[in-house]
Amino acid sequence: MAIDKRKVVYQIYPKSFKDTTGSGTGDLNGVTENLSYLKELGIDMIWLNPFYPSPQRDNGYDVADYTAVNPDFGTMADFEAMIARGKELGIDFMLDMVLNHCSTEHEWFQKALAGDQYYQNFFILRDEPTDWLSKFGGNAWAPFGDTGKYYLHLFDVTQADLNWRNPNVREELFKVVKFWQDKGVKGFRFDVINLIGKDEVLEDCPINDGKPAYTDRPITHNYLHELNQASFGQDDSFMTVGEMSATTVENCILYTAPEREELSMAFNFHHLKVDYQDGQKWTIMDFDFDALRTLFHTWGEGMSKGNGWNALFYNNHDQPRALNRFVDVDHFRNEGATMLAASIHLSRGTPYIYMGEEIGMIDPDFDSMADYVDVESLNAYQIMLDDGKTPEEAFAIIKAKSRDNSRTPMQWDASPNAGFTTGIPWLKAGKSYKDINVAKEKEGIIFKFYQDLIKLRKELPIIAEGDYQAAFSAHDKVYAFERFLDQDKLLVLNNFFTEEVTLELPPPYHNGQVLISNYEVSPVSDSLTLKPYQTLAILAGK
Ligand code: TEU
Repeated sequence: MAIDKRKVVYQIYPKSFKDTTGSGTGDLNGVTENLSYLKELGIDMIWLNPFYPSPQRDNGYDVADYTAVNPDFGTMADFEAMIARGKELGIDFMLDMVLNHCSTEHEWFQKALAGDQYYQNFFILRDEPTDWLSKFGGNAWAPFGDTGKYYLHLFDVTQADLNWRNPNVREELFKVVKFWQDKGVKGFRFDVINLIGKDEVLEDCPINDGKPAYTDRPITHNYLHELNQASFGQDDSFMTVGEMSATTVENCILYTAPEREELSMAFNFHHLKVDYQDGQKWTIMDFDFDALRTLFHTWGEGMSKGNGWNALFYNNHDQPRALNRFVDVDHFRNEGATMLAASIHLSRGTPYIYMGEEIGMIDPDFDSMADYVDVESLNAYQIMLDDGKTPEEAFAIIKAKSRDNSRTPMQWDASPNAGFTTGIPWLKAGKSYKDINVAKEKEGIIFKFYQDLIKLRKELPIIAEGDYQAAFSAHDKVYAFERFLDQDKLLVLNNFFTEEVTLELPPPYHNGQVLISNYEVSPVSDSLTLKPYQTLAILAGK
């Protein structure tokens, strides 16, 4: 079944959104209190990162209890009040389901460790490790107590992969999904869901850290169909998104084409690796515009032709802020932020806004390693030192690449800790908060532009529903695409550089109507000049 394509999702990292108790950690009441702000922005659904009981080794992606609220974030009553307030305002919730792995503190793992065979079969235990690498560094296998066996952990050593081949595991996980569905949520984001299908026999795989051995295995599609049928698949208003690690267009069509009854849409990350030197995250490189534009076109056209559906985004809780990666943020923050926004909000797929993006938040500009807390960053720093980098070199890379870049407190106002907490924040606020904060930016250019983009998607079916086709497909500065619906045509031009660019327009747009731009524009004729980071969308004349 097809989803409502007019909707826009806003992602909240609850730990960093708003602290109402002075504990230094954000909470669910902090979300509830600020729903009216998000209503004003115009979004339809909120994706909340995990708020379940967890030792917080990986900030909640190490779940110790799937059907409860971590007391640091509030109570189940707070959760219910948040959902209820959302309903009043017309805002639904999408919860993060971390079903590939659970915390080693989860009772399933604890029982397994204590010798319970029923629960041992919940995990992936082998006599011999394979050569696969953990995504957080080191080998992906760790000794399972003193049994002589090893358990698989594709992420941190405290995040044990679950054995989806075991039907009892699937049944337990489907119950978790149903539990939250019954509480009134209307969406799920499934963490690294394309990694759940492991083969019966696991083998060494020297390519790409072992990824091909466990990524997008065909059985994953069966599991997702089963999950769909056991839970949300019966509810027309549901919206689900799978986080797909190192995936392909072909698989994402299968994951998301409505007739397959798997998921509504998929996140992929290829476009966020265009500033990775030789594909390696812990490096520093200017982004490769050709690669970015080509990836957008490949995915846009591929998913459009295959009837798949993309989740569109530049920012999330795992990524440094896009403004620091893709634009000259020191000179063109407003222009860059609005251009990036239009380049996905006018494209084909469901746009996601990560908290703070709508006010143009930037990386925190921390001065020392002591400011970072993320497990991935701390591991990577150590590995870089072990590999012979100097502390200065390693720090420069962490500063550019750390996931903490996006996890700093939401910048509400110019008061201490950016108005996020009256206590000591679990992660320091970014240095920019006195200049960049909601109080100031709500009347500013970026917030207003996001409001306009969200409105346009609701008003114009061509934006929500239209097909996607590359335009000016080899241009070295402009990322451009067309959208088509029935007789209508829309052209979207995005200058990704500080230099002006002149373009000859295709005839249908010569007397077109400018829908939106981040600069004042005169009526369109047969050619036009794009200013630095200018975005411009033109509806063809009829
Ligand atoms: O992230 C999945 C993932 O593949 C990460 O490796 C991510 O791309 C990487 O951290 C970027 O450097 C998901 C969650 O979004 C992340 O927060 C969790 O840590 C991870 O799964 C494990 O649950």
